[in-house]
Amino acid sequence: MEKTVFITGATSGIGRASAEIFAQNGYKIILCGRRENRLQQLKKDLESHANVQYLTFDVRDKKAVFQQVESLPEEFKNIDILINNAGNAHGLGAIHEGDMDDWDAMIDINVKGLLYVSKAIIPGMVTRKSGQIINIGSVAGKEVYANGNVYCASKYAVDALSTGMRLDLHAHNIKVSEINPGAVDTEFSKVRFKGDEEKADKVYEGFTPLSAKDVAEVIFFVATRPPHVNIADTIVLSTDQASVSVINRSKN
Ligand code: NDP
Ligand code: 8X3
Repeated sequence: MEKTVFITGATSGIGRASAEIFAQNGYKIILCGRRENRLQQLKKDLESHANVQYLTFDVRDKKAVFQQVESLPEEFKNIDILINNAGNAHGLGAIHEGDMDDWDAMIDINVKGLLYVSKAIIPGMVTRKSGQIINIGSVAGKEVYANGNVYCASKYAVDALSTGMRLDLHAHNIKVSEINPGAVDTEFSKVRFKGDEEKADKVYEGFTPLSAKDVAEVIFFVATRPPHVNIADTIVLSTDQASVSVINRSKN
């Protein structure tokens, strides 16, 4: 029987590329995001390969998270793999100049949103004594960079939660994996800089960043190990990136 994968943040970037790979491999897919037109289109695009459902909700909306997960048709209810991917950075600046709405967005989406979705899905995995949670952290959850303060804090929280989940869930035969990418060329920087394309493009200037597909391939690899193997934690960097803030930009 094909496995069911639940992907948050499937309308763009890493989430979308993951949906494509899992669909090509015949998984049942649950796409999640706020932009319904994109979810509809992606469902159409993937349906020739896979059985696809989508749920439109904001991960910050606790009630909506539970209602939407509850609304899944019977054949999609037993979620085998949860990919907690939805998230973004909002703003980049010194701590004393930070915008508190941006702080709220990052903590509410990247940390609390991940928790709400997990809480809606993990109990079913515990009952079935099977499942895998793949949290998308970041190299920014392993090393802090200047002006990254609250985004980094939110990803450090994902790192701590991934370990915490693994400690609590391994006895229930649930794998918890964390994948921590470096710079990936997605809509991430466009969101961080509030639609300023020039600033966003500068982030990826002079080097070859990861693509969303590069990360999705790692996610798929992690999800397809034998039952006794869990890739608990991994950092994925572009060859031009040595650490969170050391990037060889000599390709200008
Ligand atoms: P994108 O901006 O391309 O995608 C972000 C996804 O998250 C979108 O599908 C968006 O959907 C969804 N999302 C954002 N906010 C919400 C919300 N409130 N409720 C529901 N869904 C939401 O960025 P990436 O693909 O790069 O980011 C995916 C993950 O990877 C994030 O957790 C990010 O922190 C992490 N990451 C990214 C890196 C990078 O350099 N790009 C590096 C390391 C980690 P919609 O707007 O439709 O709701
Ligand atoms: C995204 C990577 O370094 O741009 O998590 O913050 S970084």
